[in-house]
Amino acid sequence: MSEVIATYLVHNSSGNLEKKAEGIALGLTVGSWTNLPKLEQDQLKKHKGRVVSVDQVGTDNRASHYLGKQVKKGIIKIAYPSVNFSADLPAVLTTTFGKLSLDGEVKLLDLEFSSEVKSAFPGPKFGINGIREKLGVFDRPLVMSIFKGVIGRDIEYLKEQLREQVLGGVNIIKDDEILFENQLTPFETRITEGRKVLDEVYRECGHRALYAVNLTGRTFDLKEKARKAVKLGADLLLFNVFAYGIDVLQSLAEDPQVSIPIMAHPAVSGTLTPSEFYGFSNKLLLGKLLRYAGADLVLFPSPYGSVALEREQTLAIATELTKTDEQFKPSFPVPSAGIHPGLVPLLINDFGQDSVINAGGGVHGHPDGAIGGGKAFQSAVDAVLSGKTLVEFAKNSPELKKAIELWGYKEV
Ligand code: 1AE
Repeated sequence: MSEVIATYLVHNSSGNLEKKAEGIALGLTVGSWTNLPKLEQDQLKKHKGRVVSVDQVGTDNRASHYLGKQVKKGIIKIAYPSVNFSADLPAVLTTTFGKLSLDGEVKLLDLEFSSEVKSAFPGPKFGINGIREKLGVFDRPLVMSIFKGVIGRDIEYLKEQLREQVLGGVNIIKDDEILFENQLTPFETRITEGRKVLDEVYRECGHRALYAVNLTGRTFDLKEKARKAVKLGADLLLFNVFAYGIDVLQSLAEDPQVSIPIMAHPAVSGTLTPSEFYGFSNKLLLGKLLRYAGADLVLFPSPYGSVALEREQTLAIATELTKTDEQFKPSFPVPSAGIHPGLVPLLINDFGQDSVINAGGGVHGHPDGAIGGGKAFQSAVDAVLSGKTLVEFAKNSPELKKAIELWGYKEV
């Protein structure tokens, strides 16, 4: 049967989890049930939500204290027949977590899509291998850096910063997510001038890097703008998906004319995920749903930097992005925020070679500038891949030595 199964963490004060589960299953589908005449029950049966399982997790004193009442935790699974909704994320989310998200004591942990519903999603166009092929880099984690301090600066400043980052040997450079349409560095100029810088450096030293331009503006203008970006020679699109909605990402990813990879930024997702009581799990929102909707790369806070997520949560996001799936290519996990070269052993240990190490301040804040920062990151990757400690490797890498002196390091 075609359906979507939702897994919820509930904090229940009534003590009867089965009743709570049945209430959700009915409330989000056919409404009241037992009072209906038999004929109507038969007619509505195929639309009725089905309680798949109810598992008591136990009493949580901390949660009870926080919520101001004695609560029991439970994991509830409910199946929603797909005959109730169209096969799009807005309909799926409204069915499974629409009004229920307002409850404040229910968290949506997961959604399992039957193959029929899943086939309505595009998945990444390029995925990990497609991006590796663009770069010709197959056997190591990629390194990405971020433009920093570019608001109020002109295109010459951006070009110089781009050039330095590429010369440092990073594989991808992304716009800062807070750089929008502006007169000094308009979207189209960033693409065309950025292209020239990348080609120039490639001619000079044979290093190929990709530039992710921030796709911004009003929702209904995005498709045309993305198509224009492709025509102008853009490599990659950065997209603040949670400021718009995941379905907008899906529409971009589905467009054959948007024939370049899309990088999803987690900005604004912090309004939806951090509570242990309500909202979405990070694994679902930043992992499964972004992959299904077509993100080729997904940024998320690493466990180690400035806006850290719990390690278990970041590993679960990465697993959702990369696990074997017959239908979808894997998306690149990009653990981010506050990353410096001294964290590279931890990042590779956690996320493996098929990940992107991403840093802004950790590149630009290097004593030798962005060139030194990029080199320090690549040396840190070399150190890990060759089985050496950072300290050992730094004897032959002045850039790495300066980085670990400045920021410290953690070996695994
Ligand atoms: C989680 C997103 C990280 C990001 O976009 C960003 O700009 C990070 O900057 P740094 O590395 O913390 O300076």
